[in-house]
Formats: sequence, structure tokens, C-alpha cells
Amino acid sequence: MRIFRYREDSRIILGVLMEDGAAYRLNAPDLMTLVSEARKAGATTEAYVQSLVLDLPPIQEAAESLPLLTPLDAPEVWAAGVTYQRSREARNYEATAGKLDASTFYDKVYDADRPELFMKSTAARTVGPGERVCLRSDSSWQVPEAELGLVLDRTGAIIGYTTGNDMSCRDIEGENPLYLPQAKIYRNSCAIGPFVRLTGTVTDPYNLAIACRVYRDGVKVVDESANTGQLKRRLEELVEYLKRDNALYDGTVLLTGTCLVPPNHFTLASGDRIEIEIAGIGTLVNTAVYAHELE
Ligand code: DO4
Ligand code: MG
Repeated sequence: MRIFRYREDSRIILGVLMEDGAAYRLNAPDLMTLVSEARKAGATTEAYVQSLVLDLPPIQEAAESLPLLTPLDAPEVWAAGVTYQRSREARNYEATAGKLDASTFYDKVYDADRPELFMKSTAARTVGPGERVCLRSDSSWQVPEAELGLVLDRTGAIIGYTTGNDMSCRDIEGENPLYLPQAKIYRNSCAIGPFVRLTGTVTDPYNLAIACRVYRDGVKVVDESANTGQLKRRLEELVEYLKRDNALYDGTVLLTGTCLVPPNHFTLASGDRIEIEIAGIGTLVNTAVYAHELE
């Protein structure tokens, strides 16, 4: 059961895509309102949504063909880093100019109890499906990072899963880890959506195929795939550290780190089409452009 939003004329409509492929409009303003209405009714969100659509006619169009938006306005997007061996190798490469015998703080954080967590984005910097993600004008080594996103409520409960893109500048981070915020946070540097799959309908979040493809002038130039089974940490462990002495807001998204890094020679170019697919969760498609091209 997947929650989404789409635009109809000037209105934003909340919808649900059921396991049988039928989609319905929901009479609620947003996902977190649904969650709180379900709690008040003493039901799971899944059961509550099921009861809402019981006598409704399905939407005529396929959900994927609607003008989809971010599935929620996440007030904050946080991200975990170096949670997969693949990410550890990539960070070591960019930080040591390929001298992979050097042990780095990336090795340390991979094995440490405390995970790397950082603030990734705010609602204003986060875009949805079909929108443009941005490239920095002062970086020449930029990549998408395909990540499983957790949608959290204010207590840290995992409400559902979404697809995320943690756009990153490998040269800026590689030059000095203190530049991480600049390598990670800038205009349109984060994309999420189009769906939030409700937690109760995901059998095993540690067994999701994840793929990242980049097309340039219609030609596939990146084609990487992996599985969330390679995640070094438990999801609850990441949430527990995020919550610690912190305030969480309903609808916070936590990206869980990337297991897919394009080959080291690759950098994104303006006009590239980025597709990130997580099996059963959804495919997020964005085009990369320089920030000045948004005007
Ligand atoms: O250490 C920097 C960030 C790593 C990251 O974003 C990831 O592993 O996904
Ligand atoms: Mg990342």
C-alpha cells in the first residue's frame, strides 16, 4: 500500500496505490494526517486507509502516469553515511586519491557504534519526481546517491519507506570532510518519492533491490544495482541515534546511506536523467541541471 500526492489543476490530491494496482483518491490532506486519524480510530494506518477506499471508485489513470509530487512535505531530511561497504570504498577513494591502503575516518565510522548522521535537506531544498535536481557550479565530480528513505513520525516510529536521492559532490567532500555540508546541501540537492510504502506492507526492508541508472542524450551511462541486505546497520539503530537528545518532527525523512556509487570516472552533466528504483517502493526520476539553469 503506497501513498502518493499528485497535482490536479491547482490542487494537491492525496492518493493510495493498492497492491492490486488500483489507485484511489484519499479524503485527507496529507500522509501524517492520515497516520494521526488512524491512531485516533485505534487502527493501523493500513487498515484505516483500506476502510476509506472501501466504496470508492478507482482513479481512471495509472498512478505512475499522474503528475506526481513529493509524497509529503518532509520538514527535515537527514541522512546516514558509510552504512554500506560500497560507500566506504568510494569515500576512501575520494579522500585518499586512490591510495586505498590508507585507513581513514570512513573506515572508523563504518565500524564504530555511532553512525554518521547529517542534516541533508529542508522542505524547500527537496524536490519530487519529475523535478530538476541541481548540480553545483564549483564541483566537477558529482553523483546521485540512491538511498532507501525512512518516513518517521515525531517519536521516531517508521511510518513507511520512500526512494531518495542524496546528490553529492565527491571532490568537495574528498578535499576536506569539513566541507560535507557544502558537498551535500544546496539548492535542489535532495529528491524523494514518488511513493511512501506503508511499513506494514513491506515484508522485509533488508531485502529490497535498488538500482540507479543515468541516461545522457538517451544513452544509459550508469547502470548500478545492489540490495538493502548489504546494509551494515539496523534501521532502528539509525533512528535511535537520530532521536537521541534531538527533536523530530512528523514526516521527517531519514535516508539510510547509499550502496550504489557510479564508477569513479563518472560525473553528472546537465540534462542527465537519473532513475532510482527500489523494488516495491517506487522509481524516482529527475533531471540534473545547474542551479542557474532553473531561472
Ligand atoms: O561520508 C559522507 C557521506 C556518505 C553518504 O552520503 C552515504 O554513504 O550515502
Ligand atoms: Mg548518501
